[in-house]
Amino acid sequence: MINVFEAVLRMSAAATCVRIENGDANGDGLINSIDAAFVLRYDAGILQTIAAGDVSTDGVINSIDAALILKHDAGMF
Ligand SMILES: [Ca+2]
Repeated sequence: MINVFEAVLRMSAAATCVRIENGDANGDGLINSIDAAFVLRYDAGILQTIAAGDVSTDGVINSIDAALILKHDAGMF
C-alpha cells in the first residue's frame, strides 16, 4: 500500500519534466502548511523521501525548514 506522497512521487517520475519549488515538500505545486507537516514527518523518520524541503539550504531538512515554510504560508516573507 502506498501513501499519497509516494503516489505523487511516482506520478512525477513518470512525467518528462517536473519543476518542484524548494519548500514544496509533497510536490503538489503549492507551498503551505501541509508541506511543513511533510518536513516534520521526514525529520522524525516517518517519511523516507521528500520532494524539496531544505528551505534554509543548510544541507539538512528539519524543523527550521518547517518553520520557514509556515512563515511563507502566513505571508511573513
Ligand atoms: Ca506542496
